[in-house]
Amino acid sequence: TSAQAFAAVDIGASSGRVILGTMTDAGPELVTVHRFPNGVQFLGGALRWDVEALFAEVLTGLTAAAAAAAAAGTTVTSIGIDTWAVDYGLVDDTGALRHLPFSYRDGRTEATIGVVHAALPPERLYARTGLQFLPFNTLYQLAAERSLSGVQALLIPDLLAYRLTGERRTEATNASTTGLLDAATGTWAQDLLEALGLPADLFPPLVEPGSVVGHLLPAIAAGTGLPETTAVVAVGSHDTASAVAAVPAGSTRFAYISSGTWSLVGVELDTPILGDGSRAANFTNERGVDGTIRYLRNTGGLWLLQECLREWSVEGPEPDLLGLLTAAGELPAGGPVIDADSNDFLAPDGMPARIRRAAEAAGHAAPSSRAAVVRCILDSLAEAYARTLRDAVRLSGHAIDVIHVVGGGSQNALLCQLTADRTGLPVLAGPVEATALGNVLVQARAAGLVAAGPGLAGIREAARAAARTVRYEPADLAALSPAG
Ligand code: LFR
Repeated sequence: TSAQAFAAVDIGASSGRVILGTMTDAGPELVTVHRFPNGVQFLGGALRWDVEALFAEVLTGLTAAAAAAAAAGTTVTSIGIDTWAVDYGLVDDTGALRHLPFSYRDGRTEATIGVVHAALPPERLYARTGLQFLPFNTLYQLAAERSLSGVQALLIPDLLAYRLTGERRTEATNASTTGLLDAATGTWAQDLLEALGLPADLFPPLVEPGSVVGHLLPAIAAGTGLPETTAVVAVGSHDTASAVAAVPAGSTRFAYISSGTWSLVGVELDTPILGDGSRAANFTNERGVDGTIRYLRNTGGLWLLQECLREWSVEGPEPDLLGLLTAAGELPAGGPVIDADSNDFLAPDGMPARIRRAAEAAGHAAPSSRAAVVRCILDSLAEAYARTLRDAVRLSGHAIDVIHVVGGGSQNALLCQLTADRTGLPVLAGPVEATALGNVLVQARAAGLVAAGPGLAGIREAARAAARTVRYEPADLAALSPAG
């Protein structure tokens, strides 16, 4: 075990964790020191994130990390923070929030998309930013704010880093999800801010993963038991960027599915693809660690299943997920498939009924049992993955011979098998905590414990040393293969 330890704060839409990472001779080692729930909340007439509660959980987790490091004879050198993308808090000069941050699932941008596109047509936006159209991209949310005078916008991980250090920065991978970053240069597209009437300094300056953002404020150090010398280091603060960095790939011929609340499906490129074909297929060019391009699509994710489970647990006893997955796996192939990518599934509530309606609208019999609903979700996700990967290969010309599934969904054996079957490609599942691993490895590299350059090579090598992956072979090699 190294004398240095790294704390990864990783908060997803449904749960958060603080993980302590160390580098051993056998590879990186991660220990979860704190876990807590998260979820959108209906507060003050809108869907929001309770960032005050989340910040309290971060402090609890960092306190646990300090104690765990001391017990292991190490010290926390630095902290990295990642969360979901696009959302932000508005802070005034004193650091106070103007209001609790909205969630990207709130429907208020329906009214502002047209306003933004009147000033900046979608073709121009795409050619410049390479960002897929999603109704919740930051620029549509900013257009819905009543006033932006006297405040700066801090993306959620940047907001948490500011609370820890007093320093305001915008981390570059997450900045690429705002719709205000130039895809080719990776710098703010000031003309777009101007065209939308946004203040030029609405966002703090950019910082690349691996750079020090600042050091702990004395009160935070005292409260958590961490040394005042503890740095907050920028990582791929967009959770998907950290997850993709930690894909344990051995060559460049891979696709990835970062599988959680969303499934982010795509390939890694050196340069963005900004043409009309790419825009029509709604592919995004988000920035990855080291300036890589995450050429991907947001496809439906386990949100559909999470929402069904939540609804069923309100109706009666806690549903047995493993039992449901087993029963779903025993159902015959060829059941109903719906468009898992549809924006109709964005908002919470009533998910089983919405899925049944979508199946009927697609000309199928509605799934009649809970197991059938689960199977319909997983078949539909696997179908969306296959479609998206065919498009990714076609549009990028990037050949693939394996699909790495990382994140929580990599534990769903049925989904992994259906993915292999529908794509005709082998699936390598794991690691589950890819996001936290990517977060830790960027910090460890900044501390000199992971080989630097070329590109992500050192990080990927360390990721391979850490990962225990499970391999799923396609049952039917004649199935449509994205590579062929
Ligand atoms: C995944 C993710 C996606 C982003 C969505 C909303 O957690 O970060 O990459 O599109 O959440 O922010």
